[in-house]
Amino acid sequence: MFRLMDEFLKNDPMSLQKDIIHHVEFTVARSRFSFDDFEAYQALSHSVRDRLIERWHDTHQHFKKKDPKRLYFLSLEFLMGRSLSNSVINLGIRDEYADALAQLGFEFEVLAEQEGDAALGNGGLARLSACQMDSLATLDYPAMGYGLRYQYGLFRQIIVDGYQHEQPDFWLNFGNPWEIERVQVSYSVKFYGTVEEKASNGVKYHVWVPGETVEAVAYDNPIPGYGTRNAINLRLWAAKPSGQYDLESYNTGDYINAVVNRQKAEIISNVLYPDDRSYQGKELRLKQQYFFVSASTQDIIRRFKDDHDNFDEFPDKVAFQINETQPSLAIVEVMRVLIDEERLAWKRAWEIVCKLFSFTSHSVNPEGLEKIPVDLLGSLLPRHLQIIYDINHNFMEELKKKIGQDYRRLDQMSIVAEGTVKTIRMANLSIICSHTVNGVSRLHYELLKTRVFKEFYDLWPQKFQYKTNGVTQRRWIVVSNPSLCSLISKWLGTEEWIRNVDLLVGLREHASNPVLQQEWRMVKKINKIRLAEYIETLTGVEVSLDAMFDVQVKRIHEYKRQLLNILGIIHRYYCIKNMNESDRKKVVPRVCIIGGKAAPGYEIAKKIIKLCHAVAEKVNNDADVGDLLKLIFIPDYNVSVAEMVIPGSDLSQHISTAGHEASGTSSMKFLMNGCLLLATADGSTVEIAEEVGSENMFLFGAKVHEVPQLREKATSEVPIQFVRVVRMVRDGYFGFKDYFKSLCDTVEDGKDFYLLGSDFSSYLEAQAMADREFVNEEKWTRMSILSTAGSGRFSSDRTMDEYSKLSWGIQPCKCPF
Ligand code: DL6
Repeated sequence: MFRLMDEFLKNDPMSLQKDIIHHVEFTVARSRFSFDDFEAYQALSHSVRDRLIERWHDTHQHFKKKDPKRLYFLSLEFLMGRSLSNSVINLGIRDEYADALAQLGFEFEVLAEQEGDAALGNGGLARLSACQMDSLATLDYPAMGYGLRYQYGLFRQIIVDGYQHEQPDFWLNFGNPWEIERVQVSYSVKFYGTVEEKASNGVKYHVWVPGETVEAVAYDNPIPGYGTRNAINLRLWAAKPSGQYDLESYNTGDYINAVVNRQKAEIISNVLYPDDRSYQGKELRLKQQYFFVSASTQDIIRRFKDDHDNFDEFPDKVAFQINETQPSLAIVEVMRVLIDEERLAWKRAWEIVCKLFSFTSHSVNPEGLEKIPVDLLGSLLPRHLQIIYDINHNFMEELKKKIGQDYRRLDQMSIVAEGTVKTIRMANLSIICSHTVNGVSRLHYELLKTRVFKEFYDLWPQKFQYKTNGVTQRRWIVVSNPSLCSLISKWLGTEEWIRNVDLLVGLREHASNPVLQQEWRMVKKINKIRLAEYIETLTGVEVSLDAMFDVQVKRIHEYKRQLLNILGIIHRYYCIKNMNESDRKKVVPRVCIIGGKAAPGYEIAKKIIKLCHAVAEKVNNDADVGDLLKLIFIPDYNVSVAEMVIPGSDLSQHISTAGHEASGTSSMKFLMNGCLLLATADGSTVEIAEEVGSENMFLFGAKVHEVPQLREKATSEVPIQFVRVVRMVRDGYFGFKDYFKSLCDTVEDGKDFYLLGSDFSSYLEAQAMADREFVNEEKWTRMSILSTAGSGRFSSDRTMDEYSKLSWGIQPCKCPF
């Protein structure tokens, strides 16, 4: 028998070369004497995938042998981006592959560019999940991710005449070498139907007779850790028709109906909903949620039962992480399986369930919390609705014992919300049934305690925790900024920071060293050149490398205040236009870069994109302005665009109205790359300021506690500069007067919910301060080095360690090399 730790595949350049050629010939089926870049990329990725699979099998065997407690991370969204570079770096064979390819006449970087993004998520939450998977693998945790394999990921954004248009993301059209289809791993998922009450030996139980059954087929995506043999699994489910389901149609000869029904099944995993806050197609969305939760739960219970026969041990072997409320039906599903299928008594099942789940909220807005109409849930999942009612009944009874007949509180804490449309509050369900409720930054935790889930915090303060988000330095420095990676390793004298990011603080002692400063600036320049070339290819606009590259890239949303940024740019433009020649010479040149997608139905966000283009049209073509100001909109912002934009930025903006961004994670990526932050005291920027020092950032704007008073003021003190720039847009200075009217209305005095007017002066002051510091090259570089040096706390490695210790109770389980 083959011994576990024998390395099957060799990693020297000659073996890699043979392997690539083998895949050209037999996997891609092209002649080894003639293949292009894309075919070379395909062969290369299959060769890398083989190595991933090898480690992944070994890890699987090791976990099976050791039987540790495992974490199951449930998320409806994972924004993985590209896999090739990340995989070869984590496997430690990037240089060997580059050599092998060079001998074949190919360049690694060129082939890496052939890969499309896997965009199975919308934004922050989804990319966070991807970073967390990387950290779990690197830190050797016995973990597994579960999600949905959408046929179409997040829409592609194209810009026509400055307007956003959406196109489907056919990301699987050219195959996906990073996944392994497991046709043998499939589960039936039931929907609709009726519930029958039965009895056996005097004990009542329920049988759910489904009206529809769909098959969930597993697609496995190995996630390699860095500097370890461990590779964990991200299992994504695809919906396929169930043979059983169609049988009746065939029997009655209704062949066409049977085929149509098959397509209906596949629809479940077809499309990612492109809005991270409100969802259209409620039934399909609910079907997606239950589909992935049911398949995952069956898989998890099957794995547990392979080695255990007593469900009391389940919480010792299994931890569930619920990422936002979308996977929270898993709680009800586990309860259903325990009582209806495993026939455990309710009390015993409930005790087990209460030890299994940890819930993380990523939201700050109580109004935005997910609610599912009772009628919809009852029709799609009749047994689950009964169980939810039973959980709620028991909870209400317990609560009454504690708080008495306080109907206002009882009503707020109930899972069932009464009203014209009766709904199920998924957040309440998640809190009641989870042992821990997590915030994603300290400020978010305060908001959860005092605003979003106050009633629950008062009842169970011990359940509430926070684990400030983090991002992986492997993706956001090592993959995306190789020059900075080498420079950091050189000055720290080790590459160990890639696994132990706290070591970055070692840069502090060198922050004023002129040699490091010189090298640091050189790295920034290389990245700015790359970004400037990209901008020119994309937009035809040539930008000056001496200018400050000022970037705001994220989903377009009113609370994120891209409009504040654009109004600030208009103000800058106005000032430049009204200056004399000698004053113009003192202006610090800026390249303002904005990028992000607006949800297709979000009209105001789409208008912000159009305004950005209208202003850019005017500013970029104004001879008076020249290189002093340029405005660039980067279309179709995604993970791989971020990998190029972030390292090339000097300044980045995180300017949400205080109290609206739960955490924010792009700030952390910019910080790691030595980019200075211009930010409000919102989400995790508060903690970033503590680590980096507020003197090394440009902080401005109202604090969370000031926001309510500012909103209540009948008219706020809006500066004349603000009135002027809004008037310019309103009066049609940038064209499209009628189109921008409703956008201007959103910031009218008295209606300016996100407080652009009252924050405008301090925003301009922070911007002016950034200008002053930028011309002081030495000081700016020092601040930049200190930003990277202070970014260690914002690694997802730290976040995953905190979750493991404080919520999941799991230990590393390292596969021997
Ligand atoms: O926690 C990740 C990320 C935070 O950084 C953002 O501040 C927050 O807005 C985002 N929340 C969501 C909510 N979505 N849903 N569902 O994406 O989470």
